[in-house]
Amino acid sequence: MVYVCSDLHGFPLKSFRKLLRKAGVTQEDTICILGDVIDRNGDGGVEMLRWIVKQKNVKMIMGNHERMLLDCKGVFDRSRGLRLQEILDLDNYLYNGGAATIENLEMLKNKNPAEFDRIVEYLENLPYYAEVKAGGKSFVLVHGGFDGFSSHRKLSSYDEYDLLWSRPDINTKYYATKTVVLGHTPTYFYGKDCKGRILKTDTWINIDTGAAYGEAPALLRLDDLKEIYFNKENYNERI
Ligand SMILES: [Mn+2]
Repeated sequence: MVYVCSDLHGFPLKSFRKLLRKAGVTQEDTICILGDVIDRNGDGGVEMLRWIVKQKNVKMIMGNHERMLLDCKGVFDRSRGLRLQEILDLDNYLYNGGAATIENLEMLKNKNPAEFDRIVEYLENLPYYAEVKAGGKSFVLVHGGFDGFSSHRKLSSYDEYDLLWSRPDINTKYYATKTVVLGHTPTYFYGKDCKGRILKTDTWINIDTGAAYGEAPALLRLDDLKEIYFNKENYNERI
């Protein structure tokens, strides 16, 4: 079976694995994480990244936060100064909650440079979208959405910004024959009733339950669209 989740934003690995156990996820299943594993909380998602790169059944898609980190990765290179554009990118990244991620990656680089290099290489090779089939249905997975959408456009014709920073309106319609699954915009953006919950529309499903801002991530099983939430009674264990 195929499970998706998104926007972990520094959610603790231990708690995330608890959610996987609750869902009954096994090594035979695939887990797709739709970007924004890093930044904003805890260790900035570095422990989670270290785990993800070692899991054969976990796939990740590029989020705008991973893109921001990669755009200023020169900060880890002590052999040269930063170019002006890198300084501006770093400023923007720190504004978006990147400090803990930089600090923890820096520590990892000092302790285990090979593992650091492997993580950066993994992130650099992340796809910007993926198409999957589950339960006899087709899905397109993407971090933000599709700015400038037309059902006739090839997926490869969208640029980074269209895919990573898009925020679909509640009335946005995508494909008739496949469902888009996305994150990036916490669902409470669409109304208080959606807070902490997965939001399903006719043509897209938003699975960003708002872990960036104190909620917990959730899993969606694509085969039957079952939603699995982090137990509220375990909520205090997330810190
Ligand atoms: Mn995002």
